[in-house]
Amino acid sequence: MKLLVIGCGQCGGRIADEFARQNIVAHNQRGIDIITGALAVNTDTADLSGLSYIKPDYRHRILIGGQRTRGHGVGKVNEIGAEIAREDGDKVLEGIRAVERFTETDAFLLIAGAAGGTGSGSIPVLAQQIKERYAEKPLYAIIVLPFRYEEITEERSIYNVGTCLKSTYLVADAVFLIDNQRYVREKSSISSNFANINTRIVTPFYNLLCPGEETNRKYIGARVLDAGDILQTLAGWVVIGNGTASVPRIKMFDGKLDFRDKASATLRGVQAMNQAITALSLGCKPEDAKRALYLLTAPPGEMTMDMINQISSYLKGIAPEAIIRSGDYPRGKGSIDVTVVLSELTNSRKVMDYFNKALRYTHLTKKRRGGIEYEYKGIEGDLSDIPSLL
Ligand SMILES: Nc1nc2c(ncn2[C@@H]2O[C@H](COP(=O)(O)OP(=O)(O)OP(=O)(O)O)[C@@H](O)[C@H]2O)c(=O)[nH]1
Ligand SMILES: [Mg+2]
Repeated sequence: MKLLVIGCGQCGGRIADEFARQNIVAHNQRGIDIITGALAVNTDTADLSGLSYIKPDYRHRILIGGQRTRGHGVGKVNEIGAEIAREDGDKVLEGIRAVERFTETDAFLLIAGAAGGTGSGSIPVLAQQIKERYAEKPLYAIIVLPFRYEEITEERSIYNVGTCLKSTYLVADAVFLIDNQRYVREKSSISSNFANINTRIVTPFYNLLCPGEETNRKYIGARVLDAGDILQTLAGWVVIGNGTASVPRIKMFDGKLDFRDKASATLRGVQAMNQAITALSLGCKPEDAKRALYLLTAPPGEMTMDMINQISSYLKGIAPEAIIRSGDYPRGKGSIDVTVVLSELTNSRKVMDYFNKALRYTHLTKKRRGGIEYEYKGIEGDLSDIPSLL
């Protein structure tokens, strides 16, 4: 499956850049492509200049609102980001039209950090414009949620997250939720944290996209995970994660595995699945998923029916309501990898928390601005009170 990736704002642009980097790896090491193109859209010239892998021409690095912001961003006001996207969205559509291999695109993937201004505001608007123009192609979004410290120190960021989540959910076919806080390494610098987080965000996508593009017969699995499986799985709120178990070098007895080693080899699949669930991009309850998908990537000799059965029952056990799709990819040497997607999640506590906090912010600012009595209705207040960016 091939995506056309469009990063909005600095966070989105950097993650799109990481997609472009990992595509080079797929191309050089596996002879396949997992994206048809990567574009970055921003109101900030410096952010666009900081990218490394997205082509540097104006069709790939698209400056919007240049006259209005003089290339300096929108300072976290996502309504301005939305307004500029409405005015300058044509530039993005032109960029898409110029993608050479556009016809091979299976779906769009738009990416933004929800707490900022440009990405947060422009992602729902651009999604809407792209959907209107290319109604036949699915459109997915990755929304990156802020670190805990940002939520505490910047009241406005919660409001941005609430409005961005609501508006994007209304137009996208599915929204991947990624919680920055889950990936933090407390002792690393911010920039190395970002580089590391972005790699970890993109890696499970890389894993999922490769098998369907594989052309070498040696690496074609018994059940290939192709675009159809992925498209059928993605709906509503989605989380993604991956886990790895290393394969130790085992002594053979007469060319056969010792029975204890055989048993632990089978368990390694569940171990990797367990790790993938622990490493999901947002804390959630797997039992809330209506659809799920997993991919097992392992050296051909390691992949057994037993292992697949165990992984499937494990996932069914924790996500009993979900329709589960799966695939295997016989590739690699020293490790067993499981990539998992939980989709159509209902009751995401984290999302509801953001909506409630955004509502509270909306009511408070109305009260502050108008000086009128405005009774806050409590956390169950109507979601229609959260402004839409569309
Ligand atoms: N994972 C990840 N998060 C990032 C990255 N860069 C910024 N963020 C997060 O994104 C949010 C801020 O959004 P930005 O993308 O910087 O803002 P912007 O869209 O450029 O908007 P303005 O700068 O306000 O015009 C914060 O929550 C950051 O923690 C990144 O490279 N990776
Ligand atoms: Mg910026």
